Amino acid sequence: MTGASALAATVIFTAAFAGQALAKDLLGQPTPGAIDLQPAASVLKHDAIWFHDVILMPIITAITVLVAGLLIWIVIRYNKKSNPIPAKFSHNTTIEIIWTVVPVIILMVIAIFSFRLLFAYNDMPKPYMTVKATGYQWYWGYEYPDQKISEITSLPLSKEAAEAKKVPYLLAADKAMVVPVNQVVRVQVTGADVIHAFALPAFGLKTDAIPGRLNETWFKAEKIGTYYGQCSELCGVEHSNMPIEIKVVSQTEFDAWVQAQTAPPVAAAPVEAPAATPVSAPAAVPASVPAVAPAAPAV
Ligand SMILES: [Cu+2]
Repeated sequence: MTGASALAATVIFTAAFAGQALAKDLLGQPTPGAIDLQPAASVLKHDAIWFHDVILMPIITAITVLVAGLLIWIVIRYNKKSNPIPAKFSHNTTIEIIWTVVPVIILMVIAIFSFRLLFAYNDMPKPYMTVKATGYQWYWGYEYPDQKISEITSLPLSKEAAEAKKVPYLLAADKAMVVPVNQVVRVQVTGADVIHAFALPAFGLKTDAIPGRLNETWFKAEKIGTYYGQCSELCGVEHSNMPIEIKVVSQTEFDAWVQAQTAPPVAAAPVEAPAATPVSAPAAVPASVPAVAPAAPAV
């Protein structure tokens, strides 16, 4: 690519990027044709976007421009025609020190801001409530220990059902995780079978759901609305069918939702008496205990 066409490509790309940035991105879900990060709806995501836009992108751009410029300069200035007799030296101490020290400084600058963000994820403010999210092959379960709500199964919607409800297919679920706005929600994440990952871009969440391990993350939703994410760890054939839907509602609506979940069902069928012979669960016998030996045969 010549210098002129490289410059033209850069201008076109920048213009497309700026045009996209000006277009209104959807909140809580991806925007068709968009290339930037999803808009933030929680403090951690604001921090992550700042780290990306203010620290990473300028560094990446500067390095790319410098390396591309050097390449173009070398191609033009030192080709066989312009430079028929090449120089014979192979070392330059000054330049070697520069290209060792400068990358170290760049990495240190990135590390400072990167660790700051990592610590922000770790320093969870006092949570208002906890939701335990369990990844299954292939759906999510949400349990509310504080509100004494046992696990709610959140299944993907079929294409027809999603279209009928006018919600994004493979992002919307039949039942959402419901949380109040402006409250710190602790999410405990685990997996029941294989490794999944609980991820929601608008809140900057991405936490592995590992069987036998309880991971923790948090968010504080800033706006009422519906936010979508997906399982972000390849977990099997239906990996793409594990939508994550978080519905952020007002405190009053949340309290009403909790009541509806915990209230006994109205006009329930009369409770039948338990069966006379309850099915007993097989007693757990430690492997070390020998099975009862059969009675000695009568002589
Ligand atoms: Cu998964």
